[in-house]
Amino acid sequence: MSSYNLITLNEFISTRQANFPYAKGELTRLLHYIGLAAKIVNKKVNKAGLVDILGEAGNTNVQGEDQKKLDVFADIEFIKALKASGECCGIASEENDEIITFDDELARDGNYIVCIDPLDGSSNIDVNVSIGTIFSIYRRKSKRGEKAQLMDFLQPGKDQVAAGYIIYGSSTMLVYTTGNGVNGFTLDTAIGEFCLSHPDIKTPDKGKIYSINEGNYPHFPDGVKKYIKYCQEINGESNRPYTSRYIGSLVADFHRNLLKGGIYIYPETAKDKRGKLRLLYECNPIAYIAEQAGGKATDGYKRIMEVDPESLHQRIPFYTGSKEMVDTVEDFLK
Ligand code: P6P
Repeated sequence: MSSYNLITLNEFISTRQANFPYAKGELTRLLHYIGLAAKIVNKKVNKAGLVDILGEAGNTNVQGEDQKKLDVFADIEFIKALKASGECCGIASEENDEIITFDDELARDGNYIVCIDPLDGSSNIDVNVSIGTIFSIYRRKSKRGEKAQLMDFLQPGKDQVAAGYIIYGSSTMLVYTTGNGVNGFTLDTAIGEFCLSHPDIKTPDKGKIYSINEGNYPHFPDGVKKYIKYCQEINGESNRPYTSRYIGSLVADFHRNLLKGGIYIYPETAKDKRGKLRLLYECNPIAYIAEQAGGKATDGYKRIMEVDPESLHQRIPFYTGSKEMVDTVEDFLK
């Protein structure tokens, strides 16, 4: 494909994107600024290995700048970018206990709020494992022009207008949906653009990969224990049992399973009665992507996107991926 056939993220949204229910310009600007922050974070993540040049978090680097932990750095960059977009009036971030509301008039006039995990899996950075940013976009419910309120953020996942993730891996990709399917864009660092590389992603109805932290096996619900044994049995179709793949980075595990087929499970455990993953900025956005790609996302019993949130950082058990695989583990849980 010649370079002139490349479709950039901005082109895609403003031309190819099927009719976004609201003014395309608003979404274009929001996703453009998310893409911008992603490029800035990507640069920093890629250099994370050069700690002696950058300096350890909490120290100052060779330029005498305070070295921030990468997830704090990412949080600041995405907040700055979303504020600059002029479309976002508030943010719920994994890195901040309370909602972040913007006081300036332009941002207060924004129609959208964003829930974000700026850098999920950041403990994997110093061992060079892929990490990700996860975001979820809603229309505000509070009056335009006023400060964003908590009710703007406690909306069920089915009301998301857009959701996506950035995976900082062997290449950096932005994957998103606005309810018209899922599209993936790979960052071409030579031109600094996210270019369409995975149009209309559909996840296989079933796969052979199951992703779960089997170290918690003793604390799993019986249905999950039975499902793991089922995956390990020599099953009818072939004598090769399923494959266990678990990176310990949600975006990386989910993205691989999305493309190849598979299931990601983080159930309740003894330590985390409600599971470990957060509803607002991890499970809902990933669930939206999973469903739009033909997959499924539940808490083992109920569709994740039907859950009415009670608090910003609430956790929920999470089962997501290929539809038939989620159906099967749910049968074991019944
Ligand atoms: P565990 C990373 O901390 C994270 O939030 C997800 O990215 C990842 O899937 C999960 O937690 C890993 O948790 O308990 O298996 O180490």
